Amino acid sequence: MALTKNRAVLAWIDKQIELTQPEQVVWIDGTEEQLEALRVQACSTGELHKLNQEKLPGCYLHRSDPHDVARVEGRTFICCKKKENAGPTNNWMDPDEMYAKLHALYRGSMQGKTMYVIPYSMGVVGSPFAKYGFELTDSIYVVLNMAIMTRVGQSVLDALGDSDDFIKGLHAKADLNPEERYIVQFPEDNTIMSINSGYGGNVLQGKKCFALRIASYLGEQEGWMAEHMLILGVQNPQGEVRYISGAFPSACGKTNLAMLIPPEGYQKDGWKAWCVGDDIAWIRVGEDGRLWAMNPECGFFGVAPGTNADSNPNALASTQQGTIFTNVALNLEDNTVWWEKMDHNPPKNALDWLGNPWNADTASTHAAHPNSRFTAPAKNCPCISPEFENPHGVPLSAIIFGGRRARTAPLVYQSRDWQHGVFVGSIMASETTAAATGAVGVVRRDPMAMLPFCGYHMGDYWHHWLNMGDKIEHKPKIFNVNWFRTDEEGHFMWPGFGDNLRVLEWILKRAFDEVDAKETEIGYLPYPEDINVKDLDISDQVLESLLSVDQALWKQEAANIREFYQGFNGKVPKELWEELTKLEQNLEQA
Ligand code: SAT
Ligand code: MN
Repeated sequence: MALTKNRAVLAWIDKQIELTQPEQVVWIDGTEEQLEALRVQACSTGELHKLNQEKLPGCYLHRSDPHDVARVEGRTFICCKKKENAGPTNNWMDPDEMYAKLHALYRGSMQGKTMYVIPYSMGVVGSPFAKYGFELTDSIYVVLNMAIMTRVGQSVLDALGDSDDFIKGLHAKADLNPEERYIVQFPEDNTIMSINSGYGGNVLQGKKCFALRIASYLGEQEGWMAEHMLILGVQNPQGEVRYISGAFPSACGKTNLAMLIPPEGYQKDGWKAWCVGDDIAWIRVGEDGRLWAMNPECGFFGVAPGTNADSNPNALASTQQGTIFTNVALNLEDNTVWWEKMDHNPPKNALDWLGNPWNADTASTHAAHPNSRFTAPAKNCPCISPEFENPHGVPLSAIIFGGRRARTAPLVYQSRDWQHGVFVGSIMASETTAAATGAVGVVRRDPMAMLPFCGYHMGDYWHHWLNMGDKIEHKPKIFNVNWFRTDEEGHFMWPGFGDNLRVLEWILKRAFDEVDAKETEIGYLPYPEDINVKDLDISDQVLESLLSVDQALWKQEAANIREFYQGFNGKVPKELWEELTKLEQNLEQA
């Protein structure tokens, strides 16, 4: 039975039913009874495996198809009418052509199956930030994951009322054929269609498809921002909480930073860190002229391998109940889960992510897939911010961009102003594994960490960032950090993890004009004595080196940026070219 009388919703769903021809349609009302019945059903078919309920209450394991284990950027499309609006960094196809292609694939694909109608909200239901959508899917796994990652059910329908302002999402597993896998966004139609996948960001449409690709486009139209950013609150000993959002390319410890644990000395002094979000931030200008950020999700879809009691105890704690694990190993000794680096006690009697017998003593393969995941409720997180459910979000004092650079980027620097900060975000980059050898690796640019997630032309996106600056009376300061600088031998020079709070402390002092800084060619750098290294085993020399600018490397960097900008079909804003020229001139004059 339909749970709404909304005509636009019902008419659209009727069309999708006609297309996919499911045997029955089930509306997800968000009740625990219904979700529990679906878990039972999924266990009976092997789609889920129920884990040890004493050790991991409410936790389940899922194994995806072995050829369906990650997002597929090559098969992800932005389908807007004009190709130039998708830009050079997105795959594009004409919407009519893509609809025709997809309709052929979806036709009859749910025969003999159930279509689940998931009404969901990105953001607290009823908040001025929230946006509503539907995902129609033939996968119970998707329903149960969406119920962790987003707010689902009747409350969403009530909040939507008669409005036709909703995102239309259709997902079918079809036959999981990787050759016919499509993840398609139609930003001009508020529509998302994904087919032939059952995993992660391909099918949990609220996350990258809606909250980043569609939302970034809506943000440009409506004057706000959808960013691939964590949101973190830092509480100082005076009890004041200041908020930071941050964008990082993958493999830079973004989740760890989002759930940072202050060093012991800081804890003793009364510092605390609060996680508001680990992946996505929707950001608006508030009536007070500040930027306000909220996390549209309510769960974490985190990478399991490497998560442990040292690297991220808060993430680990988040997975101890109500969590769905995907493609990790099953420890048969006690019916729990295991993944690489979870502890120093790998199981001898286990099934690997493929379901094959696995024994730590003899294994030559990974137990868990490197991209295996946990889907965990955010409310499980021990450091979840008291403001997590605040419908207005939190006010930002600083925005940080990061990357993994062996030599080029110093530990931290501050941009001169908003325009320069946008430049700093646009040149974000990481180097391929060369960090391990101390050499300078191949530079991969990932502006604002949005390369695979921007729903329109990246050049227009940078314009939008610049335009937003004009609307914010009290602009957050913009910084760049690099936790991964290495010495001649390739060793990391900065301890990272909780000690990154030492850098955040400086950043937040700068944001409130509480500390001086040194002006350099690339922006403001800390005076070494302004970074608190109490209890740290770090020499003055190393600290100085972490806070230095290598002229020669930066000249190379500037040349590389020039080349990078040239790939954007003349759409790089003139303000960013100006910033590049300024950087080149500063380096010449130095
Ligand atoms: O699969 S997700 O897109 O949700 C996570 C990721 O790949 O970044
Ligand atoms: Mn992400």
